[in-house]
Amino acid sequence: MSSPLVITAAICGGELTRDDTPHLPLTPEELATEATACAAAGAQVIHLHVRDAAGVPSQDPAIFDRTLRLIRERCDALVQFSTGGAVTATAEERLAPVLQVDPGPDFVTFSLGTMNFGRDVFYNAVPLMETFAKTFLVRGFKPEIEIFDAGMLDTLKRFIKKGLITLPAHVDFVLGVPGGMAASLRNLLFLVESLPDGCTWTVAGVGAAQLTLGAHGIALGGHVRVGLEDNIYFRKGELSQGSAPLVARMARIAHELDRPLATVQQTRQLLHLA
Ligand code: KMH
Ligand code: ZN
Repeated sequence: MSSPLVITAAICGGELTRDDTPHLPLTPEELATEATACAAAGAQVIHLHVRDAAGVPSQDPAIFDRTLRLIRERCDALVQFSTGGAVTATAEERLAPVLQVDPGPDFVTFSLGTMNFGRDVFYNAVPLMETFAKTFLVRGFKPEIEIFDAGMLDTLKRFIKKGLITLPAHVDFVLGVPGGMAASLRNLLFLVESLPDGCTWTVAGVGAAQLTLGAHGIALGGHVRVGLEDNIYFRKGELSQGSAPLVARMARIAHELDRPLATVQQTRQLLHLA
């Protein structure tokens, strides 16, 4: 039997609206319900963004706190706070939940570079990243490193050298954002082969590549992220009824490829959180 698989469910994101899909969870209650469905379908990690009462992307610590508590009441999944937020969020806003929510999440995301993000700019200049890295070290959060482009892996290596990120790191290759690296198997293989020794990885394909790169990721021995944040369709022309069907499909593929689903305890070890 091959090594256990971790499935991350990215259930909301910072860009989508109900105009894109009516299945998008927005309130803490809806997010917790969706997280619970994803955990039941096989996800061990919930990648969390939250929205305000109007459904607008928010980094309000109180909303993160409420949503985290509801998820923990209802299901046994690890919760990962987004520190990427939405492109409109300031650095202070993005860090606020990490500093203020107590007890905090199991871990956090950490994006390693500025990039075009669709028609917007996702701003992550070096001073911002240094502040984020130092905050995570001081607060004891192991970040999952979000890699959208090849140069970000070189930044990872520089941050490791400076002691700002500790080994072994777990990275998430998010491929297919317009402005980042394309969602191809060739790119995924290049990135995996370029990882520092001992690092582990997840792949998140954007759009239709969520299915194909997810299947490749499982076959290659990596981990996989699925969910509405990256892809709203179950198949061409058919909206997914939330993120849980996308998780369930990955769990089925994993079963066929002889990858057992990790337990939550195994997930802590596999992602270097234990
Ligand atoms: N919403 C994107 C601009 C993360 O969650 O850490 C950034 C993002 C990354 O989603
Ligand atoms: Zn995100």
